Amino acid sequence: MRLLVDRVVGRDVRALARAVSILERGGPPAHALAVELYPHGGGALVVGITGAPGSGKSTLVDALIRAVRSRGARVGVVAVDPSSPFSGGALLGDRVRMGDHAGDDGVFIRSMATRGRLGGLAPATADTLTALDAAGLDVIFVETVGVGQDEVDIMRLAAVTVLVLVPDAGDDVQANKAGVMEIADVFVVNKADRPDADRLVAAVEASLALSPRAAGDWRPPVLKTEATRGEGVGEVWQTVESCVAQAGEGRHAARYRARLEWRLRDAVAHLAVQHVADTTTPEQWDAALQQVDSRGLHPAAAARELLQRAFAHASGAPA
Ligand SMILES: Nc1nc2c(ncn2[C@@H]2O[C@H](COP(=O)(O)OP(=O)(O)OP(=O)(O)O)[C@@H](O)[C@H]2O)c(=O)[nH]1
Ligand SMILES: [Mg+2]
Repeated sequence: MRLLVDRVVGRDVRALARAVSILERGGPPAHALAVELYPHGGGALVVGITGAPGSGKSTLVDALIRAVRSRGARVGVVAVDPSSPFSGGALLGDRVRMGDHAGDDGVFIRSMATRGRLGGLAPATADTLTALDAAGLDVIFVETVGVGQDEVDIMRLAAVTVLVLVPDAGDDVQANKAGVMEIADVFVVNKADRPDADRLVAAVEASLALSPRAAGDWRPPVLKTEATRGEGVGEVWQTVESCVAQAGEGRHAARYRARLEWRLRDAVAHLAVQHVADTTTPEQWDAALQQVDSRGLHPAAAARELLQRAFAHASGAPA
């Protein structure tokens, strides 16, 4: 384990791939590894890329990798539950050829198809990002399809979040659906080669003007790209960098703290549930369920009893 950690920290890409596999499988080995890796992270800039299936997230990431690599930075990509099928050696889905980056050990690409995993998708992603961070990658893109609470939680792990929208997706307020409108820092209207791109830009700007975001210290810009040709991608990267540059002005400090809080709360909740599960007999569990069913106890009151019993013995603290 220590050897693996040393190799990851020593920027050995194959060791990193192994570490991520262990983290993905979860359980005690994953936990032990994440604990060892954690002190070595903290340097990476995590950039979230979210948007509807097929909006061009991977194509955009592919172009961004080129922009970032040209400055000599090392890049990681974590694609969470991509909707496009993966095939053979294709790394970001079969629609995007990442062959360009094959053999470039300054680029590490990984997909996580782990929905429904024990312990949750967001914590698993958090630990994967920790591993990439510990391996000294300077920039990490995390690609998620913008639906559901898991994805919103994953986006909380990012210092900057880019929301990718497309014209004629049938709904100008696609963004509003999963609450990503509130957390996106940069809006990208991709497939600008299609008609109606300008109309969508105007619609997003109008909706932003009405949101509390308009009064914040970072007013999210709305940019246009044609990711397949790399058009506008340089501007996206510049905008991400200016967003990060605001760090000194307090915004990122607050967001960073919120991110840490989220991870800590999530860890507390997870450990508490696990410890109750480990220390409660099936009979005790059934009795609690029956009391809730008969309205004899409110679920929260039953939970309090279970927690009190589980933690009554100090020695029973969860590992
Ligand atoms: N016309 C046009 N097509 C694009 C553009 N960007 C991406 N595409 C195409 O859109 C399709 C989907 O692109 P992806 O990058 O795989 O989209 P994605 O958002 O990563 O998709 P999922 O990971 O499956 O959610 C591909 O066929 C791309 O070639 C663009 O700017 N213009
Ligand atoms: Mg994709």
